[in-house]
Amino acid sequence: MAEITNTIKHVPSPLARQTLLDGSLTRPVADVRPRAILPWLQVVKIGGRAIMDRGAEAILPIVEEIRKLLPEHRLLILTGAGIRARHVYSVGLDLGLPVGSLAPLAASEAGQNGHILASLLAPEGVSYVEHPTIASQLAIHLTAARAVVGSAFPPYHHHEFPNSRLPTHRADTGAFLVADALGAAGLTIVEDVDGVYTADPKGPEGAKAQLIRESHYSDLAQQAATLPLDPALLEVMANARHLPQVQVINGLVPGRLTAALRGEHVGTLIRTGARAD
Ligand code: GWN
Ligand code: ATP
Repeated sequence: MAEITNTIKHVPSPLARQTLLDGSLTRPVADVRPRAILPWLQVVKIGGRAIMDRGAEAILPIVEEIRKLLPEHRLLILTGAGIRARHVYSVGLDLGLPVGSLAPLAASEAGQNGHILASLLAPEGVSYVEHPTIASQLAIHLTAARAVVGSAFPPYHHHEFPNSRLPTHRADTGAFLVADALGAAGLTIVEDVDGVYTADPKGPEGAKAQLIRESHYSDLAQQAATLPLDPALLEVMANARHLPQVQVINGLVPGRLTAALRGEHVGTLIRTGARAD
């Protein structure tokens, strides 16, 4: 029922007369834990460079492992971009393209990797699904099939933040954003190293690098000089609403993904800022 006050029409609602900019007014209404939409979903992010760029040698064993996991889990498998995105970044930067033009170029490489993986899993009923399908039709697709594959990149396009010349919100961040938004049961990030180390295990300090078995997102940036993850992921984890942790595992070791999805601690667990209540 509409009422008229000071010539402004108001629809009765708890937020009708308030500015959305005043936290003390919005908090009592908005500060509630959101519902988990797909609480049975397991999200798996497959590294573009770490796994997909290695070709058959790395991809076929992972495909076989996923195939065997299908009866146990319902999966959203998201692929990263890999080396072709690094190349397109360098060409684009050389040409002076803005970050909002580079973001979709790299994203399309993540999509290509997803198409490759989905083709290999097609005999099991797995298909590549588009970003709009992930946004609004995931439930029906995962009712028809045990798993679907998509691009891990968030579809920011020209909305990518201009805080750097390279897109800051890449595949790890995109996978976390969607897993947390859906209230998924878990997110496993599949790399080519055993987890997060105190330094890049393949870098100059590699011999001294120690595996970090467990960490909090806020400590990780200080613990390691570089990370096998997008730095923006740690910022997003601060405001997580559902996922209490993610696990980073080595997808080159057979059985690690299976163990991780069964809840075993086989890589690095990163705790997020999600509230326990
Ligand atoms: O093209 O492989 O989705 O799922 O960020 O946008 O650059 O698009 O610009 O539904 O919307 O290349 O065409 O491409 O990877 O992102 O997709 O085959 O508008 O299914 O058309 O948000 O797949 O693609 O690259 O993911 O990450 O047509 Mo692709 Mo990607 Mo397909 Mo998607 Mo982007 Mo769409 Mo999109 Mo664009
Ligand atoms: P994308 O999916 O975006 O293509 P990716 O996840 O496949 O990326 P990279 O972004 O290359 O792969 O990240 C993995 C690499 O990060 C590892 O192979 C490792 O050499 C490197 N790395 C850097 N710092 C660390 C660290 N502290 N601990 C572990 N690995 C690290």
